Amino acid sequence: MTNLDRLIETSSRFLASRTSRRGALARLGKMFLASSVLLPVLPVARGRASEAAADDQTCDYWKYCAVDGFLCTCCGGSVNQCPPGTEPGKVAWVGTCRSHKDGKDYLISYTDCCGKASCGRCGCNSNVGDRPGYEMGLHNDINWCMGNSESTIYNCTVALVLGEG
Ligand code: ABN
Repeated sequence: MTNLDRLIETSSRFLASRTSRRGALARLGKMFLASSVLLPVLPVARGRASEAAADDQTCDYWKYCAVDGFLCTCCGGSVNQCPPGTEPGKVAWVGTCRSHKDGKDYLISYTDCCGKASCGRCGCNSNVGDRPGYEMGLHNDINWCMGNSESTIYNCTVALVLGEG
């Protein structure tokens, strides 16, 4: 047995004589409990990241309160950018949505992106302020790409904040 072996054995025996397995487990348990209680309340920048990543891909996102169409955020674009290979329509449906951040109303333009076949993902029909089809100017179930000269094929819809409403 070398000196190193002897040193390790002695210190291990010393450690073992001063700690019980039950005590170690109890301490480990306390650490787990403390981390599960404390970690969720630590001030991490969770809010902004999740809003950008998740919220704008769901129909509940505040800017989509009057949308009717497929969300470009699920189709390779963003909340205010058409997917590559498509272009914004020349005419758009406009709605007013209340921001969950400041409680103010904002004028939102629901601009259709045109030039590629329908995206088919994240279809939303929120329709705040929408009126029946016979009230032409107040009805949002319309392919706004029809106003384009290049391509009238509808792909998805972006939500552009025009200003406070
Ligand atoms: N404005 C979106 C849309 C496109 C095609 C048909 C209905 C609605």
